Amino acid sequence: ALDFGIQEALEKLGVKEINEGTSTGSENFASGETISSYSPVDGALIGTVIGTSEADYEKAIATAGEAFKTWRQIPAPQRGEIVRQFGEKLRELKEPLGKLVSYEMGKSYQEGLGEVQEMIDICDFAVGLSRQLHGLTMHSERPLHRMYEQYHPLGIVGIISAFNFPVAVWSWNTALAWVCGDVCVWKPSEKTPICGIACQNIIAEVLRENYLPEGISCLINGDYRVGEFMTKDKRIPLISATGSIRMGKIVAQAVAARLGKSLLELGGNNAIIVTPDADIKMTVIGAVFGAVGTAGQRCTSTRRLIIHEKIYEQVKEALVSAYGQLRIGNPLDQNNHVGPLIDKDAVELYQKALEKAEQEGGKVLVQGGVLDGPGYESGCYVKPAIVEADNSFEIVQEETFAPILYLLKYSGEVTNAIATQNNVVQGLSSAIMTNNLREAEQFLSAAGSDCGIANVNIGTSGAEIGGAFGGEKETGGGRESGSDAWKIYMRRQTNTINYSTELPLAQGIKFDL
Ligand code: UN1
Repeated sequence: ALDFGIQEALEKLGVKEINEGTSTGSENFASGETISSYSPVDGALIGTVIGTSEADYEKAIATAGEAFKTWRQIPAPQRGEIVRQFGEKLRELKEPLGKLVSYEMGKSYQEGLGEVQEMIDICDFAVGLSRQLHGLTMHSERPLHRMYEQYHPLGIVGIISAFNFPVAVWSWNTALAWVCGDVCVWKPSEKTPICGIACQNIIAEVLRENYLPEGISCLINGDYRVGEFMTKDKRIPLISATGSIRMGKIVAQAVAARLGKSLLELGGNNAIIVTPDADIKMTVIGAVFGAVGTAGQRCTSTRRLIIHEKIYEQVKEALVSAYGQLRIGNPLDQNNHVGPLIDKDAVELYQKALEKAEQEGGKVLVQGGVLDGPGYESGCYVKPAIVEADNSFEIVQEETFAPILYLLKYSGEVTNAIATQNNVVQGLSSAIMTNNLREAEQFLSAAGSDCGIANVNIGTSGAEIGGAFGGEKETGGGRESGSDAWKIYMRRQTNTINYSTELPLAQGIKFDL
């Protein structure tokens, strides 16, 4: 019962009914546990992926290690050319891939297309970067000496990604890692394995067309046990992991135990501060998109609004009326604003969070609930809810991956709102709505927001790829995509060259023989 052109999209993306879930490029193999992917949109089976066994994993890593020996010797701008071709293929396949993202993950088709656009954008960024992997030159303290630094490829980069951005987060990592000269092994979320198959098919074709060896892009599939093959593996110098704080702590410890590097992009508890000088119309649009977009399943989703008492009632009323306009339903139908949650476990967490918020004294302003009846057969559709709460509630301190928005009130100076906004363990994204320059600058100052992302008159989600993406505290500290985030995918080497006929020692040390 597939409609909205899903069957056609799957064909264009080379997805089969049963897919081998381990791939080194053109070679696909499988002998692990089977994962079936059901759509949260209509509950239908999309396809099956046979997971990665330990033997499959060994084969993939050995192939990746061999490929690295070739790939690291190819000049970076030529590696950039491969990423350029990958970006071209993504442009051609934007619609089917966006559709698959929407169907397997449940986000709206527009957001699915937006996610593929992020992939295209990071490819363009990486192509330019391939000629700009710059190091510095230094002045040596010794005569006729030269010092400089260069960046070399690291080796195999292990990528563990989450269901909510099933394709873009992989490409943020791979597009940069590939121009940096690394090879990549990717374990997509076991909730969105078909997106993984589709992406691997696309890059495999580019690599094949360029007669490049197997192993530059590898795919593995499975749950945390397959992830563990990578986190414990000394042959993988960098693990980039996106997901919950709980998962991140386990990954970080396993990687640190072998002194590997990890790049962590974990939970957020993102707030928008709304000051008396805010533009209310912009605030409402930003807050509603931030809270209900992707059904509240972005790490950048708006979870808290910290509103000044002077405008509290006005903002509250505007929000409640905006929520009344929301259409919930099939995300491939462009008339709908809000699609389903990823699965029934997520629905249960959403329900428990709402119960807990009420138990802790929260007042429900917009009632939540699970939808049933025609169009909602998958059991994954829920109503976006708004709860008046206090920042000290345990449930407000947690990231619930669902469309629940907490309204918090502040009085007095903006510094009070900033203190509330910072008073959570997470530190990903934050925003202030104000036309008051002093408030905006205080929010952005060293004493302001403690998050990796701090916006003025923009919501908390929807970051552009040109900036470094990630956050502080229990968000994990990692930075992906733009700015100089590429540096983590390379090893820095400091080189000192003596072109004199003497061997003077640094720090003026005398050592006469
Ligand atoms: C995520 O939720 O894991 O800033 C990534 C945003 C998107 C990326 C979110 N560009 O909302």
